[in-house]
Order: sequence, then C-alpha cells, then structure tokens
Amino acid sequence: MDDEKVLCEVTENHLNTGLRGIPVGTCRTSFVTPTEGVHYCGYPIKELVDFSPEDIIYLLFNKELPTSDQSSAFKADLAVRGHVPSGLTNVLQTLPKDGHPMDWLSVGIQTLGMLETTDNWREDSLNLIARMPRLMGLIFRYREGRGEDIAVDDTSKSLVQRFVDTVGVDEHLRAKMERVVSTYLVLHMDHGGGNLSTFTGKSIASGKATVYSAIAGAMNALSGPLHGRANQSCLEFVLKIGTSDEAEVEQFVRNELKEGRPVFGFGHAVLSVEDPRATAQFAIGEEICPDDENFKVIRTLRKVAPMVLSENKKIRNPNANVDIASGALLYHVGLTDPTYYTTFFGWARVAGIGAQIVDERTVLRSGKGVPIYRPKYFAEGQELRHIE
Ligand code: CMX
Repeated sequence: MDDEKVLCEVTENHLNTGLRGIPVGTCRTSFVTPTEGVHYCGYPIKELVDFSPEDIIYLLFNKELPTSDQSSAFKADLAVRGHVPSGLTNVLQTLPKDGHPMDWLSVGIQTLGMLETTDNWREDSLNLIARMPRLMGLIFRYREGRGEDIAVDDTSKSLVQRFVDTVGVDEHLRAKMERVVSTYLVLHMDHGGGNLSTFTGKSIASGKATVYSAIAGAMNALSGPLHGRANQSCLEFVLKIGTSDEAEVEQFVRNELKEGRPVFGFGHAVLSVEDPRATAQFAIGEEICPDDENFKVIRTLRKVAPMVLSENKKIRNPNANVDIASGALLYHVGLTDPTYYTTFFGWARVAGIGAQIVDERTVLRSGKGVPIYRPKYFAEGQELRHIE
C-alpha cells in the first residue's frame, strides 16, 4: 500500500458537492483539456470533425480508427442491426403528445430493451446505437402526429440517412440536414467519464441492469436544464435576441447579465478557449447558411458576448461553447422546434455511454469489471434511536 499514489486528499469540504473533482475511475474513450477540448481515444476533436458517425463509434468501441475495409464492414453491420421491432410503435402511439421529447426518448429506449435484449454488453450497445436513428425519427412522426411509421431501407443506408428518411425532409434540404446531423453526432458522442449522464449510465449498469435500462436512465439525467437541455435554452435565447445588430446584441447581453440570467452558449467548466466543437459548427454555418437570420445572430454574439463577459473577472472563459451554434444549424435544416434538440445530444451520447459501459463491465480490472457503485455517505442530523 505504501507505494500507492495519493490522487486527492478528501476533506469535509468535499462533502455534498456532487463528487466534484473526486477521483472515481479511469476512462478509455475520451478526456477533456483546457485548450483543445474533448479528445476521443487521444485524437483532439478538431481532427475528427469530418469523419462519419460510424467511424467515430468504431473508434470509441475499438480505441482505433477503422481502416477503409473495417469502416465498410462496420457500417454494414450497423445497418443490419438497424431494424426496430414493431412493438415500439405500439408504445409510441400511446404517449402524451405534449410530453417532452427527452421523456419519449427514454421510454423508447426502455421499450426497445423490453422487446429485445441479448444480455451481452457489447451486442446490446451496438444494437441500440443501430436502432437510434429509427427511434429518433419515429419520435418526431408520432409526437407531431405526422402519420404512421414509414418503411425505410434498413440494410444499406447510413445511420444519419435512416433518420432523415424516417423524419422526412424537403428534398432541397436533404444534403444539408445529413451534413449537420452527421457533424452534430460526431461532436457530441463522448465527453469524459464523469459528466452526469455518463456517470448515471455506468452507475446503473454497475448493478447489472441492462444496457437499455442504463442508457434510458442516462437520458433522464441528460434531460435536466443544467445538463443536456442547455442546447434547447441556447436556441430559445437566440430566437429571443432576434437581431444581428452589434449594438442591440451588446445591449441584450448586458441586460441579461444585469437581470442575473446566464448568457447561453458562452463559458465552460474546463476549457479556457472557444470550444473547438463551436469553431467547427461556425465553419459549417459559414459554408451552408451564412445569411440565415439565426446564424447572423450567433455570428454577432460570438463577437460581442466574449467582450462583455470578460469585463467580469470571475468568468474564467468568456468564449463560445458547443451549444452556441448547434441550434441555429438544426433550425436551418428544418428542425425548428428547440424542444427536440436535447434528443440529438442524447442520440449522440448513446455511443459514448455505451462504449464506456462496455469498458467498465468487460475490460477494466483485468476484465472483472467495476463493482456495483457504492460511494460513502455520513449520517447527518440523526442519532441512534429505538422504538420504546
Ligand atoms: N453567463 C453568465 N454568467 C456566467 C457565464 C455566462 N455565460 N459563464 C460563467 N458565468 C458565471 C458563473 O455563473 C459563475 O458565477 P457565480 O460565481 O456567481 O456562481 C462565475 O461566472 C464563474 O463561472 P466559471 O467558473 O467561469 O464557470 P462555471 O464552471 O461555474 O460554469 C457554465 C460553466 C458552462 C455552467 C457557465 O459558463 C454558464 O452558465 N454558461 C451559460 C450556459 C451554457 O451555455 N451552458 C452550456 C455549457 C456547454 C458545455 O458545458 O459544454
């Protein structure tokens, strides 16, 4: 024991702080640095932006990028797994139409698990990843009352194409929607081991619940406004601004701060520069929709907000984060209801959380897996009592 490295001195001040900064484990899929943001299996995200979602899923599960042959074989494998059992639509058509799309997503994943579970961590994770595009598209169709399920080619198309075919799109927007959704997925797939949804998913899986139960729980964690729902708030914020005039945007930002409200799309807990995931999405926007009204607003915000925010020395990073641009791009390609935006985040994260669950259950501790989670809580405000 003497040569064991001390990673952190835990003091009373650490109690009731949400495990913030307390070492818990190791992560084989990703880490985050202050200057380059998230890295997947060692690669900085800016180098991965143009890969297909399937290649990044391969990376997260195999810890190396696929060769061209491996890439084709993996895409074909995911396509074959993509068919969703018909029982799913029976459940979706009974859900309350005004329920939040994240609740639909969680119920949908749980339902897929009730219909088909193999009890093999990797198989279930890959099956769920393969079925997500159809589930996502069907949530739109049934929640919006856009009619019944439609048949799509489940054997040869990519993950993103199967979503686009299911949700339906104006043909002139198809190529743009495929590009925006594809990049969105790549940028959001993983973000270290300790973010709330990933931690929740791994923690549920540690009790040997199924992958489906673990990831449905992770989606519930992601749905909160302090976690995944920030991207919905960001686009709502952009729509509220409604002008790209620099002076007016600056005034808006100052008013928000004066009222004690956050300036959405700016700031970060780890990064000290603009999030490379924001930089990548701005570049796509400049290419596909430079004159889009929402894009013009975020272009101005990107210039003005850091200037205003840096007047407050408490704010460690006044620059744009990942959520600033994703909503404007999704809106531009016809996905105009921001209440759905967190479901895209969830869709992407199924890959990272699934890969981390597989690692924790089948690889770590020489393949024995991490035991059931059981952090320590001290008694407070209680004394020993007996029934008289
Ligand atoms: N608008 C207003 N105030 C902000 C701010 C912003 N964009 N960014 C930081 N601050 C405030 C914090 O609330 C904090 O105030 P208190 O000391 O009064 O609590 C202070 O500045 C210091 O914060 P920090 O150390 O720089 O950053 P935190 O780690 O506390 O918070 C974050 C990070 C993302 C929650 C925060 O920047 C924020 O609320 N941003 C706006 C919401 C948003 O865009 N969320 C999406 C995050 C995307 C991501 O995490 O990738």
